[in-house]
Amino acid sequence: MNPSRIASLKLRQILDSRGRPTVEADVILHDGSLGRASVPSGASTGKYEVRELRDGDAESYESYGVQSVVATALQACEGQMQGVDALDQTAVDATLRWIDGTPDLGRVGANPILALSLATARAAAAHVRQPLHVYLRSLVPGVAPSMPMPMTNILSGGAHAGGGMDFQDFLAMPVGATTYSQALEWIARVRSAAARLMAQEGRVTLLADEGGLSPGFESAEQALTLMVRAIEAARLRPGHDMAITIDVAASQLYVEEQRCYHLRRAGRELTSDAMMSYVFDLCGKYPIVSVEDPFDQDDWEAWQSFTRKLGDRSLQLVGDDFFATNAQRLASGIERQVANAVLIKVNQNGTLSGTLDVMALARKAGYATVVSARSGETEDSFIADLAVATGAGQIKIGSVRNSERQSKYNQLLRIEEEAGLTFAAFMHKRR
Ligand code: 2PG
Ligand code: MG
Repeated sequence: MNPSRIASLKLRQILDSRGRPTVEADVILHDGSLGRASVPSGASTGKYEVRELRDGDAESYESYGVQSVVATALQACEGQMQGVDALDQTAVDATLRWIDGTPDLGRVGANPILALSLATARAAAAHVRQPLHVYLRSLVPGVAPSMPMPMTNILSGGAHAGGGMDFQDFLAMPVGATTYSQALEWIARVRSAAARLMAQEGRVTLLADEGGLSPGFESAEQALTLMVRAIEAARLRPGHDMAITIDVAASQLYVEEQRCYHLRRAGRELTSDAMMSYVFDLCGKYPIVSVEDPFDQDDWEAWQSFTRKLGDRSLQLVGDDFFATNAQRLASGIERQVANAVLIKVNQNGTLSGTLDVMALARKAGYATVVSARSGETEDSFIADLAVATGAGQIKIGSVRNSERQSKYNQLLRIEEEAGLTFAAFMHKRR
């Protein structure tokens, strides 16, 4: 038997950072190489993502269990996957897609399928005795690897913090840093300064889902002011050393019947046009260099007008729920010249090859790529290696708190030490 072919699979239920069940896969090759991977889970999930399956048994983990999902998936996949060459990731993922047979992977479940896809890549890396990021490079020939620029959650709202603020994420991006380790140190300083400032104001400093702070401000202006103060308190220059990025996660704010965005904390209801002006003005007033999902996933007109309105202005406009790491949606966006960056979440797509295809499409069109974690994570650091190998340029992991986040930040430190790769400069940096 060819030693790089799949001999057996295991799927199990483990817990994620929210204490909810998720799927972990083991893939074992004929030479005994083992690959293990587990999958994340979102809270502000978009409607164009592939389908995560749950058991729905109220008696087990409040219906979030995946015990029967993994049992059924193992039965469906094992026989078909045995004998597939782990070194041929395209064939591995095509087989997984074929077994499921639906576009959204809703029959077997996107969660076990992604776990198997990623675990197989790890098994292949073990087989060729290469670190994962080195092996992954062989799947994207001609692409220059690099250390990604982190954008790091400092303040959380939306679905990650009990709706405490209207906008979901206020993040820090160390655009002036020259190495990844310097970037990380600056971020940690800003994160600590933000907590200190909040404590001084008598605000609670408990952690939101991604390890960020949740001050529960009524307005985005208050949150952005605190961000600027925290950057200054960390002895960094806002905009020069440390810029701000935001994730509005606007699909969560959109009320379809009324065709408007409800900013409940601020007590405002905004039409698409009003939302556009509001976000545009915020970007003028604060050192914001990147905006994610400022409009609903179906509000194409607003996305298109906003992109036009930006003109030459150097602002990164990222589609998360909007593109859903989906090749068709990204292709439509490129064709209609909407946005200029795409968030890359492996579990929105469902397989490693499918994710790499979306990244290739973005690269070709000159769209920036931001590899991203989910709000529910595990200790698996796969996306750190993925961001490096694909030269993604940027990574979004959550805050610099909690081990499910640090496993990725720390893996990047190891790769930096080992590989001596260049640190990706941020392209949309203001001049
Ligand atoms: C997002 C992600 C990560 P979730 O909206 O970008 O912050 O959130 O995983 O809940 O979709
Ligand atoms: Mg988002």
